Amino acid sequence: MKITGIELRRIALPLVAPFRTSFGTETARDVLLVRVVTPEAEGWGECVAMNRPLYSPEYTDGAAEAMRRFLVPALPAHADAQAAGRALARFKGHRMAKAALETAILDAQLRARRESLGSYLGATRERVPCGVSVGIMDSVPELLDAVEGYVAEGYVRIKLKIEPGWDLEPVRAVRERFGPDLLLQVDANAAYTLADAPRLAGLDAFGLLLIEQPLANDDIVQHAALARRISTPICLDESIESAEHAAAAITLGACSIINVKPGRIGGYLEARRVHDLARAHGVALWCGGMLETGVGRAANVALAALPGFTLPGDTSASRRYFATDITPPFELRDGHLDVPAGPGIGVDPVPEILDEVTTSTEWITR
Ligand code: OSB
Ligand code: MG
Repeated sequence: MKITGIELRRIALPLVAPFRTSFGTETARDVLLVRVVTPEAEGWGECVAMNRPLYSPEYTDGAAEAMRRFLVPALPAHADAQAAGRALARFKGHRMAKAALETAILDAQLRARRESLGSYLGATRERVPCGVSVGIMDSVPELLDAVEGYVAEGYVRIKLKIEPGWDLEPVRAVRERFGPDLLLQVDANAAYTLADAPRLAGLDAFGLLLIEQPLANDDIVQHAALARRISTPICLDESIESAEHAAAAITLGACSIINVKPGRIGGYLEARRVHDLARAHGVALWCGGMLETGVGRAANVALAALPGFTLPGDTSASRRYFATDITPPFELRDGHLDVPAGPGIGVDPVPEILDEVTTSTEWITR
């Protein structure tokens, strides 16, 4: 496939409500979109980097710089997604930037041959059950109201963001209010250390599905030690940046569940490798999120339809994030989102909406 040109487009989208995690508060998304133009079709990719390096070392300006300076010039004039991935592999890190480029190329390639991303990846379902990630709030009553709203909308699983000082109390309150049948999990975004093991063991009483990334990004060994001291299953997010990391974490007993975010691990092809590896080891998977627009969400929903994704993902409806999404909105029906069936990622940005939220565009010809 000939790559004629690549457009980097920055957009700004306010979130419907501030989203607070242990690493910071987001009030808007500053998103870098990639559009790949080929003679046969165009393809889209969304870079999930946030605008500050708080979740991982990547950030939006850095991803744009890596793309324009190193990644895009390294792409062969003719490439499919596999070849593009190989050409980018010599550059260390920058996985979110690589993932966005590779996804845009994969989208163009699949659109050209009229195959959906779900079909290409090996999806076995037409719709996926959805959870929702609930930020840290100023008070427990405010949290209970938020959770009540999401449960009423039909979300089948609730994830509470936690940090030291906002953990046992909110979890106890949600468990008491919504009962033992609510699928409930927590995400610490690396806010604890192994010295907090006794406090984290206090969560064992609440029947949580999992605790996500309690310790630092590079603490895989410490996660294994923690796993021996608490009964809540450990799920890794930030620590897993590749299939090799997944293999190491599984071998060490650092996690029994993995949150797969294609951007974090360098793309959907690598996500499929993690899927196959985890499935062979009986490690459960779910698809995470990075507050994506409809472009990123479409691809995530396709991935979440693979058979190894046995837990509900953070693939929430468009309205959980944005008043107006850049694609036709993803809507929750009976707690599920439909997997797009059209070619490629199966959705397109609405041109007028896209233009309205665009803050800059940059065209890189080849
Ligand atoms: O840790 O899963 C996370 C959002 C941004 C960065 C990191 C995380 C999150 C979420 C929200 O939890 C997931 C979503 O709904 O997109
Ligand atoms: Mg997480």
